[in-house]
Amino acid sequence: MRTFAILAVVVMALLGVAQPARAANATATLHIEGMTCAGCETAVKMVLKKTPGVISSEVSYEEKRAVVSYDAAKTTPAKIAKAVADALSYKVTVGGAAAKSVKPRA
Ligand SMILES: [Cu+2]
Repeated sequence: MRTFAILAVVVMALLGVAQPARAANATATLHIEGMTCAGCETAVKMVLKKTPGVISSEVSYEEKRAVVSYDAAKTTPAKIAKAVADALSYKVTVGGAAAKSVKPRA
């Protein structure tokens, strides 16, 4: 009985991957070098909106950062970063830890 239950979970998990309706939401932080004003923020937001797999985004030019909510079944943080870098000529890197170290410059 327990084996059947485990098997059922495994089968459901496998089916879930192929099911487009089920979104595997994840969050990525992108470090964006080159944004200088609110207009840049908007530009990045617009690119992210058009990028497949992106669900929502929070962009800050002051923090040189974009926090992107995406569907892990459809895209990866690297792909999202590339989409932004290709569309706009910013230097985009993936990483929460690196982007987190936003210290005021002495
Ligand atoms: Cu700007």
